[in-house]
Amino acid sequence: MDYKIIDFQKHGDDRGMLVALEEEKEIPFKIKRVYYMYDTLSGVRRGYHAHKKLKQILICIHGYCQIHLDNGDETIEITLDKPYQGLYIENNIWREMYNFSSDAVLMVLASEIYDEADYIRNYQDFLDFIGKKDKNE
Ligand code: T46
Repeated sequence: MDYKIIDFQKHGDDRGMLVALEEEKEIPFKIKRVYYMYDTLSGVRRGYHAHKKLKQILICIHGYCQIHLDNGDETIEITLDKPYQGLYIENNIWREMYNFSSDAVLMVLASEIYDEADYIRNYQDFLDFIGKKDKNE
């Protein structure tokens, strides 16, 4: 599965903590876009798509949430609950985000600007796009 948990360097001193992220250093691509989710309602599950080209790093900078990843062969559940930890997700991976704490802020650094044409929002289309058969067939 093409994902990676990255522990960013923490610059701490007696005033508290600071994390610095630079493109093509801590972040393995040029950052073209930043967006974030907050006030996610209890029980909400969102995402339900893959990207043809986009690579991203998800950082839960406050609270916690969980991420479901699926590459057509295997699935994995990841908990994001540390502001110094990033989840790098390659393209062609189905993702769903769920179990958001009420105070969760999920920030995403993206390699591309927003382009609806890059989304695959139907699971069967995703499997077709990556040339895989449905696991349940
Ligand atoms: C992803 C996961 C982790 C924009 O106008 N610009 C943007 O850059 C984004 C990301 C969204 N939007 C609009 C499009 C929709 O009307 O914001 C609304 C919510 O977006 P969406 O339903 O795509 O949100 P999620 O949570 O399903 O997915 C988002 C990202 O879209 C996606 O790339 O990987 O977070």
